[in-house]
Amino acid sequence: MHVRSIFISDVHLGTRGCQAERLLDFLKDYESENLFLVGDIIDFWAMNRGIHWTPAQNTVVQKILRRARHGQKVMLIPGNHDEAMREYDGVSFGDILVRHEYIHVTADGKRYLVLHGDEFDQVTRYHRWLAVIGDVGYNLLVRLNASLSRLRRLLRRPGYWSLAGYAKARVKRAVSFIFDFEDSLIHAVRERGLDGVICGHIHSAALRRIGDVTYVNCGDWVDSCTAIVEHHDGRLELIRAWQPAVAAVSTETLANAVPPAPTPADLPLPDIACGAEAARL
Ligand SMILES: [Mn+2]
Repeated sequence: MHVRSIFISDVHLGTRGCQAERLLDFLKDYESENLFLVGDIIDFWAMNRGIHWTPAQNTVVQKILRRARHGQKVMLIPGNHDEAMREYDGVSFGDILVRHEYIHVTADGKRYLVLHGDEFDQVTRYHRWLAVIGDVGYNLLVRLNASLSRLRRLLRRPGYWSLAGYAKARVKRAVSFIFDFEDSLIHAVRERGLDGVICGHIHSAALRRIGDVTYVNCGDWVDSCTAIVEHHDGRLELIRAWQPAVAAVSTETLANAVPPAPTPADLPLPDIACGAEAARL
């Protein structure tokens, strides 16, 4: 299928979670005039701790470079996990232009602010140390919790620690985290007199109208495998590339797989951004 523009974010190349094969399938299906890489494409944070780089991830990079070489407009808008690139605002690398943010005009004349969005996330903006600790410490915390409850059983401690209660509290926090993020972006876009925003960062794909502005989030290629496309008439569409092609899926990808979200997604699914976990985005 040929579209005017493709927007993808939060690919997290260099990590185990990156679903590079699915992204390759998606790129095979969609050709475009413009390709916007809306941040956290290469995960330099995670690569400081250990690199997980697969042949498929290599192919992703090659396919993107190839598109740029063949005359497609490819723009990289750095996120917080590839923030080193932010120093190169306005610089072209080969055929890829780096911009901190960009105003994209759709075919029907609507003006969208394109940016990663982490500067609107209160956790990563004001508590960078917390974000970094959260990133490293979250897995540790989960493991610690498991050991603690094993220890409790071993010591025959009365009472129990409620996983359900813990999870519920976290989901509630996650919902308000997502709403706060969306609210501040919508506010900023309205102040600037634009028609909408296209962002990433919170790993929660969305495409909806809120009053007079349109809020669009590309989602991610770690869990949800989502992208935004602009058709030739300017219409935006949210693509969920997750397909349960069981025969072609290895056991490892099945274990990592997350079922597709219900389609009339009025509410973002708080499946990723939870408390300390939100700090990892
Ligand atoms: Mn991010």
